[in-house]
Amino acid sequence: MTPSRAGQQMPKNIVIMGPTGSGKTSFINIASGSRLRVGKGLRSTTGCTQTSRTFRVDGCPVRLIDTPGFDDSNMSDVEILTKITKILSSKKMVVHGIIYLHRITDNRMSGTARRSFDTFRYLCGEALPNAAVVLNMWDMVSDPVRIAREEELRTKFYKPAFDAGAQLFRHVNTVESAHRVLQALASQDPLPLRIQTEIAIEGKQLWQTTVGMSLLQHMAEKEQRRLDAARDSEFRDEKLIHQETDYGEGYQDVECWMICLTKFVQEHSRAERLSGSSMQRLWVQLIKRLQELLICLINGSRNCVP
Ligand SMILES: Nc1nc2c(ncn2[C@@H]2O[C@H](COP(=O)(O)OP(=O)(O)OP(=O)(O)O)[C@@H](O)[C@H]2O)c(=O)[nH]1
Ligand SMILES: [Mg+2]
Repeated sequence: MTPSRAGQQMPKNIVIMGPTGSGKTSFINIASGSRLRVGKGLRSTTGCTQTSRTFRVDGCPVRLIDTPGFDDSNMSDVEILTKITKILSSKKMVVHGIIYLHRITDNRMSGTARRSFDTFRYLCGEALPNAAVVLNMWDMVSDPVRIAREEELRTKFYKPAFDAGAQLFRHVNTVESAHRVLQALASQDPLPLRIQTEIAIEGKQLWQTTVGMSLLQHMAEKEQRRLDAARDSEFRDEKLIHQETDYGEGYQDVECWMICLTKFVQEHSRAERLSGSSMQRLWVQLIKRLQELLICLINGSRNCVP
């Protein structure tokens, strides 16, 4: 239990994550009796983090935190991550549990689905024993199919999380099945998420955290492919080719990272609606990081990119 100063029990916070359309808001509504907006069409619905009404599970007050889907169709990955990180790293946020929703109807683990799950794992880090992977939408596939898929998810795709202590649940769209998950999570002591430690204690910027770096890595890989395509094109800038020759093959790596870091900071500051001195501080840190990258380049090292 988490007592407040007045001796009243504080609600336990449980965060709901997962790909867009995986049923996060529906889970929250059914578990808490809230009436948050659920998606009807193909577009992502929950654009900001939002909180359910406080309700009781086994007599204990609980609050669920809804998050935008990792592959939201209206926002970039950086903006989504910024929004999720902002609520998780706020000073008063003690997280008792984290739920990752997965539709059992999905017949493939796409690259995007894997990245969503990696994002979740990196956000949690050492708090994975307080996490649950919840499989939903059982009403939409036949028994043999869902059993085979559940087994593959358990032993293959989500194995790293289960090995680290996460639990697996089925949610069959009833209050009881939602509360079973919440009972298991709310009965545990809270553990700080890795993102909370990295930002609040270690004072890192989002792009320096484990999850931020993994996103940057992904952006850099995409950017590398774009640059490769551009190099192959007849419109490729002559000057750039010349510079690449001068700096050696590490040049493109650094170029990618510089482009991606700049983009990351631009999108992050837009999502945070930063202005004035906070914005200036962010740019000063970015310029410092870019200088470090250039020093790496001059020293011919390819391993010191972030
Ligand atoms: N058949 C079935 N449909 C479900 C279930 N859970 C959610 N849905 C439907 O799935 C769709 C998406 O649900 P949402 O709760 O809006 O999903 P979300 O993860 O919050 O989506 P975003 O806010 O866009 O990230 C809606 O049409 C829901 O009615 C379920 O267990 N079974
Ligand atoms: Mg939603």
